[in-house]
Amino acid sequence: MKKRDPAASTARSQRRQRPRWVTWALSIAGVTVAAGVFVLGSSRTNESSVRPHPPKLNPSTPPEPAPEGMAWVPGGWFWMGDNDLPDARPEHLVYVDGFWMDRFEVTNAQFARFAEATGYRTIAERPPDPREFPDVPLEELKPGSIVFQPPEQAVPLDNPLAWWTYLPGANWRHPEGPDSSIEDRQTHPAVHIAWHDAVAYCQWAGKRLPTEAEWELAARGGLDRQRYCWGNELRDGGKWRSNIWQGNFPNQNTASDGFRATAPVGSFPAGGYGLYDMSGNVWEWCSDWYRPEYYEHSPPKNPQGPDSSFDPQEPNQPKRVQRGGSFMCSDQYCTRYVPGARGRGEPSSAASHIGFRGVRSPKGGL
Ligand SMILES: [Ca+2]
Repeated sequence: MKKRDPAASTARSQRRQRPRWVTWALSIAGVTVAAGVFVLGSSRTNESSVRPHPPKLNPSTPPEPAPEGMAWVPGGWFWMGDNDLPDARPEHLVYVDGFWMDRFEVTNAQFARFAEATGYRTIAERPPDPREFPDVPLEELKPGSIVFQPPEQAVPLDNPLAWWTYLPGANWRHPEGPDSSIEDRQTHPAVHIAWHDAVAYCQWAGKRLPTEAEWELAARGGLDRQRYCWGNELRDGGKWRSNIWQGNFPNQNTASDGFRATAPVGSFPAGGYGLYDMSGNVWEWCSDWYRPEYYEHSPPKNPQGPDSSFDPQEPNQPKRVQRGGSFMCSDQYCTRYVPGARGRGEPSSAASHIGFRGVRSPKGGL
């Protein structure tokens, strides 16, 4: 009989006490279910090739000099969504105005400048509010975040608590807990970033989070309904094109793409608009609320997301959209590193694979 993973037991124990972390863990379970559906679907490319109404992207000339660190995404009409994923159906034509987007995910060095200038402390760095957890003794309410801890043996993929645990002291400065550091990870993406933290950074930087439609148009890089951000082949020319997972998830990480966890931003080739890591590395927050049926009735021009959120798996918890997948995604588990796939998370929750990047509308707009 297999021995129980102590980390999983700890997580289960904390799950009973702390609703915010229950919420987060169940979100991951939702990813598991949807990933299976994606793997089963295989006819999308053929369907796409006969569909009318090609996309019509805007001219690519930017209207002004590029802000530092940002690339121009010209906007236009594009096919948004992924018919292989239940919450990304149907593929539909969407128009998005052009905008500037950070070429890279926000790095530890950049987030450090923000924290130093403003004194901002992320949610993972703050003690949990006793009013939110009235049944938990005060001495147990320690700040922290959720960290990936791979089990030693293969585990069923329907129980994410086997590889996630809540670690007091884990935050963007200490991604694997208090004994870890970002000293040698200055150009890695900042992680353990909750949606509210990302919004605070963007406001300081004169930016905003992308809408989900902006994010997807940018990730597709001018390509039309291709499976990956770079085309229809996972390994373009035999080389990995993004930082995802190789090996049997979650216990075997062969890292044949060169990275076991986060990679320095820009370690893989850019997409069509000069944007890096739109697939894999870390999940990226978007501004939209999440609803699984939103694409059935979303407005065709500059959709901003629904007015409220709904996650059938956790109907009482609000959720914001996340995009792009992370270093934990693979074709075996969580194939959501593809450009049409959607993720979601509770806006006060973070983890060791969640980051963000900012955008800005042209001519001084936000
Ligand atoms: Ca990797």
